Amino acid sequence: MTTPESARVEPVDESVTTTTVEELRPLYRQMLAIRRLEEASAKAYSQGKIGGFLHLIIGQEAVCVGAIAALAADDYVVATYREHGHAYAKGVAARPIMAELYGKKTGLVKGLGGSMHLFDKSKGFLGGYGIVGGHVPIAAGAALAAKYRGDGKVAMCFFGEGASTIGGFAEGIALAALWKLPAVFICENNQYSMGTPLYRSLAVEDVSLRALAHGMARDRFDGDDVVKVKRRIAEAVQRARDTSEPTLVEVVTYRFRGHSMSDPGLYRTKDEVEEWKRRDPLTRSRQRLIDLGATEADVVALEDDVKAEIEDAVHFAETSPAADAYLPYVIKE
Ligand SMILES: Cc1ncc(C[n+]2csc(CCOP(=O)(O)OP(=O)(O)O)c2C)c(N)n1
Repeated sequence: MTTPESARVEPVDESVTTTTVEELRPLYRQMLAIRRLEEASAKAYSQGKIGGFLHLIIGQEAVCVGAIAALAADDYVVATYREHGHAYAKGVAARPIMAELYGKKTGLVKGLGGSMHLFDKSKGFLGGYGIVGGHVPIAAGAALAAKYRGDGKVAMCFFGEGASTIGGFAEGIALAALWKLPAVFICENNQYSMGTPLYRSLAVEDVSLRALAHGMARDRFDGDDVVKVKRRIAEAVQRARDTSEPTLVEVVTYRFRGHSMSDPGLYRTKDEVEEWKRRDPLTRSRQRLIDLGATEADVVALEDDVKAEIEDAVHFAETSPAADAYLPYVIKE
């Protein structure tokens, strides 16, 4: 049997996108802040100061930062349990994120949600969800609300390649295509669902091809160059805004650490991890900034500023009061 046309994996485009220091600097700053925030949370977790689950995107930062940079401030973002970076990129400050991870009263959702349930309506950040793929219809619903109201907003949904085998994913993109909803579905393909490599979970490894079944626009590219992510996702955002049509985008990326803090990642080789670390989006962006004319002193000043921001967030979380336990929580506008 020959491989059907639709099951061929397209080569990933590795070209570098033209940019300027002015455009790249804030993107690099956001990626660095997310990495430092997550490193600090990993440290606090191993000291027993953070409980529950903790899933980090270290290595994948260029995807959420580039993609969310293509949105307007009042657009919607819906994400998974690996969402600290997405919340930060959508405008949530480091302090309430860190305090939420610590389970403190000053946390983003009063310390009652924890790592997997960040949520900030005022920033259009509609969560943080722990059920794999279950949030895809929620994003379609946000896009439907935007279309119904005619407010021009776009809903952007992030999920892993493992979620693309889940019913909620199939239902969410089917309705978005049928009803022509202004949504951008972004598969952050980090190549593992917990410890399962994608070739053991997907019959067709190119997730973006699922769009074909729905007559939906699609795109697929590597996610190490934050500016490329921003440009390519901007095309999908434009399509959603101008013609109210959804797009399925697959961004190929890699997480440097385990699935969660309790995963030592023994299912992949050190060589494989090292190979991907050589493509680290942060190292790449830092070097690009210098190549584009930023001075070393400029970049170090930015890095010192990020360090101070995250140290402040940790101090804030550590010195905040614990969440109120067992109180019935009334959601107010
Ligand atoms: C419906 C459901 N099934 C199983 C799980 C357990 N689980 C949590 S994360 C995960 C892997 C998901 O992988 P992927 O969608 O590729 O996202 P990644 O974690 O790689 O970002 C699984 C199976 C869950 N949370 N929800």
